[in-house]
Amino acid sequence: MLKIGITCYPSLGGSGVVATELGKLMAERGHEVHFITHSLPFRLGKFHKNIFYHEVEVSDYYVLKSPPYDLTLASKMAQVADMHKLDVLHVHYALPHAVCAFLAKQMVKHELKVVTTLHGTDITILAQEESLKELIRMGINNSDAVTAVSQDLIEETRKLLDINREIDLAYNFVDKRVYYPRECKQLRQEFAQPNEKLLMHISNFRPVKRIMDVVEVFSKVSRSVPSKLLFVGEGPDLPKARCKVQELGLEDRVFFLGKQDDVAQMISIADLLLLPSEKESFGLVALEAMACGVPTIGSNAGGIPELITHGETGYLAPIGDTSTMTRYAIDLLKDERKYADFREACLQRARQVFCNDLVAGEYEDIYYRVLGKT
Ligand code: GMT
Repeated sequence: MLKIGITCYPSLGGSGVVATELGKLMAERGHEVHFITHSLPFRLGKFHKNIFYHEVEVSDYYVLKSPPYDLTLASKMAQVADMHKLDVLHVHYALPHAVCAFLAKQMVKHELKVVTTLHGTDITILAQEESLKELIRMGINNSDAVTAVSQDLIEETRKLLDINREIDLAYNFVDKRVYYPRECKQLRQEFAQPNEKLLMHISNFRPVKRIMDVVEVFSKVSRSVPSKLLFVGEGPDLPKARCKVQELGLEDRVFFLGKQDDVAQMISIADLLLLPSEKESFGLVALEAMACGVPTIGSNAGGIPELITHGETGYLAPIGDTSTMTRYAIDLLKDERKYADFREACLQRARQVFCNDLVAGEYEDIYYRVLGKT
């Protein structure tokens, strides 16, 4: 049995979801898991006897220009590691977490191993900033193991940071007990008539998600396939998308649902997921859709092609090529037999490649490896 500390951004994004779900799986596997975060991870759910939560409380003393979150986190990591004799501290998202873990490691009284998981924008955006680059490189180089969520991200990390050390590939995963095709006839009826198809986009609506492309693809698809579009989530580009929907006169066919708790249920009512991102190191939502039997039409950016098999579990097109995306969407929605094959391929691939047990086992092996217990 291991004692594992986990730090992540607990309240947003796929990295927080993956970190929390991984912690829950480790607890189920008999390990003791300590979350060290600024607030309760939103996917933590019900009480589990092997899971503990330690809140990072930041001083707001007036002399300090901004609350020193990073330093307080490092100090809390060291405190929890000492008090509970943690074996491993697994941090998700390089900045500031890998750097805080490095500091914590200097403070603890026993040997603490650090595993850092890179999720995407910590490298593709933040490591491009000169003011942060060296810090991120230092955090990565001083971790006992580093993992990345796609081969593409491994390559980007090597290229951008000129890093030669070993980086393990550990794909994101979904819990098959949560993500499976749900029976949601009633919910579907709220949005679509029996003859209509449902397209969906779920994200944080940041520019990188290219949600205008989502509207454009839908606008063209809806000209030849009776359909509706559901937007789930919220973020900076939401107002722009609303305006475009109005401009195109699609208000009665596009629904903005805001943030939703039960993603598995929501995705299960969709026929297609649209993910035309500019950059996506993995694209967790497309995996969640795949596990619910919903194919994705997306861009061939970043790690998306490692997740979606073009022509089997979805279709990929160049970034911004909404005409090709539209053609693929119409092709799939109009061909019942092909759609059924794609659906089955989605379910198989999610279970075989991105299953919770498999990926949790891979992370466990990494923990034992850094502890010299293999
Ligand atoms: O920066 C973001 O978009 C959020 C970030 C996160 O913390 O969730 O997303 C990244 O990590 C996810 C989980 O590993 C991946 O599924 C996303 O592809 C990745 N985002 C980008 O690469 C843009």
